[in-house]
Parts: sequence; structure tokens; C-alpha cells
Amino acid sequence: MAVERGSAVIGMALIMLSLILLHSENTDAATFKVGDASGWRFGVSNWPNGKNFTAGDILEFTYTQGMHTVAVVDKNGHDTCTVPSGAQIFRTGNDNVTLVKGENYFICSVPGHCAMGMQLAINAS
Ligand SMILES: *[C@@H]1O[C@H](CO)[C@@H](O)[C@H](O)[C@H]1NC(C)=O
Ligand SMILES: *[C@@H]1O[C@H](CO)[C@@H](O)[C@H](O)[C@H]1NC(C)=O
Ligand SMILES: [Cu+2]
Repeated sequence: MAVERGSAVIGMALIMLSLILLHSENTDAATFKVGDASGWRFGVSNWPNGKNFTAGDILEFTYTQGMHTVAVVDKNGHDTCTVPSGAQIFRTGNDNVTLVKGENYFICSVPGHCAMGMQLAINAS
């Protein structure tokens, strides 16, 4: 009886500990609104300057649906303003994208828009 109660207490303690750990992971993640108040727009490419990003942070892309998109691309896609085949493209006008560790590249896939500064290169630590 006493042994069973003891392991029940330990089990409960482990559950609570893992809940605390899960919770602290979540509070670490920050949300950034891309382009601040003006949102995902032309000339937004220098918006990341001076900001620090961590893997798990959320980028919130806001724009008028139908005007722009958010394509997740690679370095070449970013540098040459091309969307690799099979790239994920968000189109809702309110897209949350979670940063992965390392380089993260995004462009607008509407022709001409990337060249007008709708491109982001973000390094997440
Ligand atoms: C970003 O990190 C650098 C180096 O740790 C620090 O000097 C700087 O103040 C940070 N910037 C912000 C906006 O937190
Ligand atoms: C995006 O994330 C923000 C902050 O966590 C949240 O307020 C918003 O509802 C999210 N939007 C979508 C479309 O999930
Ligand atoms: Cu666009």
C-alpha cells in the first residue's frame, strides 16, 4: 500500500514537472508581426534588421488576401526571386509561420513583388 502511494506521488510529480517544462518552452517563443503596423508590403526586406529571432518564434504575415502571398523558399529562391517547385505558399492574408533553426527565407510569389522588396532572410538561433 505504502509503496503504491509512493509511486503515485512520484508519478504525479513527474507529470507536473513535464507540464512546467512544456509551458516554459511555449513562453520562450515570441510572435513578430512582419513589417510591424504596415504588415507584409513592398520594401519590407530590411524589417528584420536589429531583431533577434529564435527557432520556434512565430512570424505573423498580414496583408490583403489576393494581393500578396507568402512563399517559403530557399536561399536561391530568395536571392533570385524565384519560387522552387513544391514550395509551400500561404495565401490567407493572415499567415503564421514558425521559424526553424538557421536560415529562413520568404518571398511574395506574385510576379515582380519580390524584386520590389517583398523578401525576407531571417536567421533564427
Ligand atoms: C540582439 O542580440 C544582441 C547580441 O546578444 C544584443 O546586443 C541586442 O541588444 C539584441 N537586440 C534585441 C533587439 O534584443
Ligand atoms: C497568429 O499568432 C498570433 C499570436 O500568437 C495570434 O494572435 C493570431 O490569432 C494567429 N493567427 C492565426 C491566423 O493563427
Ligand atoms: Cu506581393
